[in-house]
Amino acid sequence: MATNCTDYNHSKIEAHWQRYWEENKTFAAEEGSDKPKYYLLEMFPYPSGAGLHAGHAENFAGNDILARYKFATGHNVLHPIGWDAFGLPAEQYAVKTGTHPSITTAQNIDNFRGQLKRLGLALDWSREINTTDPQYYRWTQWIFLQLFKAGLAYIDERPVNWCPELGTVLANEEVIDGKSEVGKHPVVRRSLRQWVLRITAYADQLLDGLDHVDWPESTKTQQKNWIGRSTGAEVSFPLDGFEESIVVYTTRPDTLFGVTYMVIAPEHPLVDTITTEDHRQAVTDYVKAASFKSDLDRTELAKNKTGVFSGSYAIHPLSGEKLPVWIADYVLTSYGTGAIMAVPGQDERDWEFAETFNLPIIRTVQPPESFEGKAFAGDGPAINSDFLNGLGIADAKAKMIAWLEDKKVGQTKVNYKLRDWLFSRQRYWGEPFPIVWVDQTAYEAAKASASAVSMFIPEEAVTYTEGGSTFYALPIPEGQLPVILPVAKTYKPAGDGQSPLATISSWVNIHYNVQTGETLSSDEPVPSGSEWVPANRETNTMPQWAGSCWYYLRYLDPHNQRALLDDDARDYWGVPDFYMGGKEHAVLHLLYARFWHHFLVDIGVLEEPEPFKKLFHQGIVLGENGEKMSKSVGNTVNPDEFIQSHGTDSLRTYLMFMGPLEDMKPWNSKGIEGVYRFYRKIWREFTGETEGINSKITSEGEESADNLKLLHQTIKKVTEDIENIRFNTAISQLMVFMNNITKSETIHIDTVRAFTQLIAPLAPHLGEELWSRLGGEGSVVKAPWPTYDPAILETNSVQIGFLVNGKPRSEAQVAKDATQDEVLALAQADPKVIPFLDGKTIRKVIYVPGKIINIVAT
Ligand code: ANZ
Repeated sequence: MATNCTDYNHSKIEAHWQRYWEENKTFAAEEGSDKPKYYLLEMFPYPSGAGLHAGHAENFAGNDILARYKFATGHNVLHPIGWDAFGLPAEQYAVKTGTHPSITTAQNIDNFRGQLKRLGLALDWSREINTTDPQYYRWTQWIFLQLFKAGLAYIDERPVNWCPELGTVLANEEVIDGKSEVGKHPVVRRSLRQWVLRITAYADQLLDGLDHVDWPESTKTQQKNWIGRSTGAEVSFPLDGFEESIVVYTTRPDTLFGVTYMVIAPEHPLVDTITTEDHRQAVTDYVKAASFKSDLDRTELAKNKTGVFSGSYAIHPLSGEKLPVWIADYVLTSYGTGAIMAVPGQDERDWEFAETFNLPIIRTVQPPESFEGKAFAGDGPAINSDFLNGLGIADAKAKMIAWLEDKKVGQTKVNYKLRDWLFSRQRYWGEPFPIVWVDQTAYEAAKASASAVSMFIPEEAVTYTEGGSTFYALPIPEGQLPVILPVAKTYKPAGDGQSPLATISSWVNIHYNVQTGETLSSDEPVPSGSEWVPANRETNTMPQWAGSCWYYLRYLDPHNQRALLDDDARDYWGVPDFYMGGKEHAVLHLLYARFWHHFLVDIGVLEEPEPFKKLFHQGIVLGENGEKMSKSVGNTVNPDEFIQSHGTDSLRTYLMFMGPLEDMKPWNSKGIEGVYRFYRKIWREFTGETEGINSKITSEGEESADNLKLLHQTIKKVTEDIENIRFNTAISQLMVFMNNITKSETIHIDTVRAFTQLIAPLAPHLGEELWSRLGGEGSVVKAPWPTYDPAILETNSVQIGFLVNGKPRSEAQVAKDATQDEVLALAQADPKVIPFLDGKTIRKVIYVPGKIINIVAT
């Protein structure tokens, strides 16, 4: 059924086809299909109060082209949607207004859903998920339990941002220049009991897995650097006059003969021991000053090196010389052993320090003659190094390590920059932990008198000691999940730094059955029986990353009540074939999700080794003036406005036409006009007065040779461009097609049908409307994608070189009789040409048909 209108009434057409898709469930993934599957995913949004912005629209529109193309090429497509809905803004709003975050979250989701539907996306809405839904977070808690049972979750005292004035712990983004964002009160570091996940146990696996994924190289490199595996040696330096030794980690054991002093971090346990009385005051002051600095301030941002002498000396293991031991904050306590052997000749940081404090410098690698710098980090023959002299770095390292191992003063050591993952938040709006705390004495007493006792104590029980009592962390059994987030009277954190959950005593103070893991809230009567012990629920909640770590799995089987997912769903859908999302998630979301995925493979839940085989980052859409879009600058673009004025087909196409999808590009409200005119032209040329088609479209006879060429060129170009995510050049080609085809008096209906199929992924509503008017059956995306005949192409296209200022930059197949303007349009849209025209004005164009086009631009 087609709408009836004579002008391009985008609102009417778009509303009509959106209803059609919804009623016909056009984009629902098929169950039990024997088609090849294609699973497409974009990073699911946080449903903020501000609603969908142009960046979201770009992300969704890009993937939507692929989804529709995959439908048309015979795939069973899974293109789902959900909400990453726990998080700080809803909680902050709750603190201010007392509105339960679930209410604002639901409102925001409704708003987002409406906006996404108005974009007309080919999404399977029947699989919608929400990380704050107990039926979803039940499985987040389940995964946590598996991690806990595997010994990968532990308790540690970790520093948090504590604001005494507000009586609350703050997230990093709530602290600005050491003050609270709200009220500008001072913020200090304070240690709290927290859950930590042992991601470091997966460091090697996570590193090696990167060799098997198709990701942008820069993202792989970022993850590799974040994990930061280095191979070096641990070396022991005895202290002069003490029993203890200083153990250092070095990646350059070959430079050992160049060590002229030692440094330990201000937090190093030996600081007190080795500081001599005459240096004590200076050391105490220095250690205190360092405690206020962040690691970043101490390393990357530190312009000048600072430090104090401890008064003590270490003994060089080879020369026996005395090396002064310094305390300096450029050495971090959290890396390696928190102590270094300083080699100013080869290490820049040490060189600066040695210069500042007048310490000796010895080169142990011969720099090339041309070298003019200070410390020389490059390769070269060893000098001043006894039995290493003449060797290159690699050989010298190996020989030194062998010597150290032989003398038992050192050994090979692998180190990582990656730290374990702090997994606790002192917040309300997050997943509760499925954990209770039970006093050890009470537990042991219950165990002694009850017959069969808890299978829940892991081999190495997680314990916590406070006020002289020790507590066991015990799990809520899987069958009793989810542990539901209780309703709170206030969302303000408890004054002592605990989460707001700590204030709900009926929820916190419970009884726990050590045999079955059952719990009773404090207002329920406790049955007699020694297996019931008093317990406290864990009151921290999980970080927002938890829900987004595994959401791509839940889409495979979103309504499953028995398991995270069934084997059938897992085996058919596997993991996403294509994942699109912003670069900013390179090391957090993408690393955490890979960690959980690897773990789920290890415990037999999953089989595919990596979660995201192919990753693509869309570029940011900037504001009109080239600045980042932000509410405070007032340059955000609300897609709804343009959907109304120009239609979602024009909006989506414009977002893709702005430039290569991966590039950053500024929004231009006028740009959408051009696309809109293009769609109106299609409408005028192909539709008739009422429901029909233009009278110049015929089903008689055959298409002209010229038109056929043009069509086949267009099929080839659009197909290849979609496959390679070059949507902007696909659009240019479709424009070239329109400019030419409209010169014909008559056009064969098959040509228009094929064109309609090509335009449908980009302008899905217009595509459906034309398709239906041309007599097509069902949705255009379910019609088999047109293919081209190379024989037709050969005779009709020529290779044209694209030159800028006389230099060849790219080339393309172009119709033999293409006009200068058409070829110029193709060249200007070519990603390899764009950078050379950027910011320049075209002065002259030289076109030699069949050979080259040269753009003169300055
Ligand atoms: C001697 C040396 C000579 C070093 C040389 C480097 C170059 P990467 O490569 O980043 O892993 N280091 C070790 N522990 C440290 C700590 N806690 N804080 C600050 N620096 C620390 O870094 C390893 C190198 O960083 C180690 O190798 C050590 O300096 C320093 F020509 O030892 B090296």
